[in-house]
Amino acid sequence: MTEFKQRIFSGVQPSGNLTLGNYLGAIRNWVTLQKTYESIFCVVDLHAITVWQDPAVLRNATREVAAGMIASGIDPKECIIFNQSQVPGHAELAWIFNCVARMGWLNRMTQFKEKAGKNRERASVGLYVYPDLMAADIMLYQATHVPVGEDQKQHLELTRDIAQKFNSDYGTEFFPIVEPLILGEAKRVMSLRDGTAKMSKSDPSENSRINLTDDRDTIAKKIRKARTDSEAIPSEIAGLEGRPEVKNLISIFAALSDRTVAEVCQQYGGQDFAPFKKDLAELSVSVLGPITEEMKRLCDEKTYIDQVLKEGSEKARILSEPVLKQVHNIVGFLQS
Ligand code: ATP
Ligand code: LTN
Repeated sequence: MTEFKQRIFSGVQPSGNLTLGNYLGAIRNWVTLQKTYESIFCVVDLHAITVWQDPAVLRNATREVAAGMIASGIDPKECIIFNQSQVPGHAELAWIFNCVARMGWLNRMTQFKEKAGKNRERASVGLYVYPDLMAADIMLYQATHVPVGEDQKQHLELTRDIAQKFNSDYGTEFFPIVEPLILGEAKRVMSLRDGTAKMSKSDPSENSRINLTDDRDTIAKKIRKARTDSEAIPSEIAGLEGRPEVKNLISIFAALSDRTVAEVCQQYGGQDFAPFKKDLAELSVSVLGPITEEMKRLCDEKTYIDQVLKEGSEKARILSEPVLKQVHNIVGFLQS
């Protein structure tokens, strides 16, 4: 078995404002992991354009996501932070993976089904092959671990399938078989309006999510309005069964306060939602407030952000080039 250097790769799309879901499901865990792993964090702009993005808005969102990562504690001196389109190898390897992945595999992807909706004929081809690009992002650096929210689990299984098929088709052990890292008490943060839908930055309803750019009053208002039900808060985890909105708020509370869901149930069990929501709003503001402030400050420093992304892209390109060269050789592309 080939021994691979332990390396993390993960990405966020610049498809809107960063949400509490992105923070708890992904970025916050990256901050911890960067201390133990060599880490590469990417603003995946090639992924974002699988659905329409206004160019000026995309440019801004790319900087804002990078600012959000840095404001949350990702250290550009310790890790690589860059935007995907500045490293050409992502698109190149994705093409090769388009030829490795099978239609049947992609047809099973639930994110495509959800995003394409009923009008599948009108979805972009890019949206369909999106998981191949994601596999390429990771494999371009031979990353071994990928910290993501639970919604990305299926895509990572596909990444493993692609790596395995490539390795077996070409009789090599070139690509590592990645391990997903799905961590914390809020692995899948749900919409505040519908406990069965994922909180997402591209949801048309503003009240469905907490943005990292929301001010104190907006956060408090969104939490106050968050859907619950007419029963009291349960004092045990079992009582959350069949109550997705309540489970969601309790999980958010647990994650933000570094406690377990069971502990939060114990504290608030038997009470109605008003005091809990008030505490949750305060907790959210106290955790997110400093990040929001720093993010706003960084967003005004465009030159600094652009420089971080440029330097990160150069470092990423240097890591990616020998990998791509070896892939070309394995596949049988002539090179001079
Ligand atoms: P979009 O709405 O455009 O699909 P998104 O908000 O779902 O975007 P991505 O950029 O696709 O976010 O995701 C970046 C990271 O954040 C991924 O690791 C993903 O698993 C995580 N993530 C996104 N939303 C949630 C959520 N609601 N709960 C937990 N993790 C999430
Ligand atoms: N598909 C991911 C974003 C993403 C990603 C990646 C995550 C693109 N490339 C590589 C981890 C590793 C999403 O969250 N929608």
